[in-house]
Amino acid sequence: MSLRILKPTAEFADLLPKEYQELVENGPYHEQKGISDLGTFKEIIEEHPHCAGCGVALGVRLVAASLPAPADTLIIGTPGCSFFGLAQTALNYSNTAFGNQNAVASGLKRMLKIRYPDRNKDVVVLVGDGGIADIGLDMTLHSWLRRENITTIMVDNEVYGNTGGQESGMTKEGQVLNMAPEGKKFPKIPVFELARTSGCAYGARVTVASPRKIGEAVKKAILVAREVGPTYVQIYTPCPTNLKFPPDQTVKVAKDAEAGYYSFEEFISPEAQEYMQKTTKAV
Ligand SMILES: Cc1ncc(C[n+]2csc(CCOP(=O)(O)OP(=O)(O)O)c2C)c(N)n1
Ligand SMILES: [Mg+2]
Repeated sequence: MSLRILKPTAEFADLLPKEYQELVENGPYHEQKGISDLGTFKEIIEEHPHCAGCGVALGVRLVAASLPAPADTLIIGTPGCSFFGLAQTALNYSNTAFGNQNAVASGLKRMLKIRYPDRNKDVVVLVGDGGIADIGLDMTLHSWLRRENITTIMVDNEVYGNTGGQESGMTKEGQVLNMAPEGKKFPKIPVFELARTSGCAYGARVTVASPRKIGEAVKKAILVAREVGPTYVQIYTPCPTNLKFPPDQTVKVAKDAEAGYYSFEEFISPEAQEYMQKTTKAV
């Protein structure tokens, strides 16, 4: 099977901007790549439209580099800063109406199981904190309660970045934003805890300051979702533009958070644990 996802029409191939030609020639899917190979292949075009120091763009790069089977992965996005980045990767990608991502992903996963009974297809939701914790919360929780075989990844920049800085359910209590001038009045919604109690078989809370942990968490989450049930990875991807810190401090801000309220945490159900042991032994 060819791992090529992007196939430009032959007549137009040399008209593609150079960056896209590089993506076609050197995307993450040509051979098995991982987090430690970052920088040696093209996972997103450099001229993506994100702000300098964007934590979400870094989160998208790290997830793209962590997919266990990129050519057989369907990424589901929704409006937000992440979907700009995703459109600049060479991954199979579909957008949805804001908040509908887990409902759409559930249907597509079921359809792919029927269409390809002998071949695994990973369905991965990759969207912002507003998309999951606010408008999409009901559809997210219900996909977990129904035990859909999908992975949900939140890129949590603690704000509606894309629309200029409104508070989201994941914004920290007291945080002042462009469009929350008096500060947020209630704490972060505990989506990670909700994942644990609503049926996810594996969950991890990580930050962009720990790429290796992201690599391991994303791989485990996708493998467990294939056989056991829904999984969730929550990545802290701080936003310099809206949280108003200098753009060269993104990783430091994430590291400081990791030492405090955004500490690394993981849970795994006994069934998923057993499956992971079998899978690792078989490899
Ligand atoms: C139904 C609907 N409501 C509102 C919007 C406007 N909208 C687009 S992106 C967005 C916020 C995205 O915030 P988040 O999910 O945190 O992503 P970020 O931009 O921070 O990465 C909103 C409210 C929309 N596109 N569709
Ligand atoms: Mg956000």
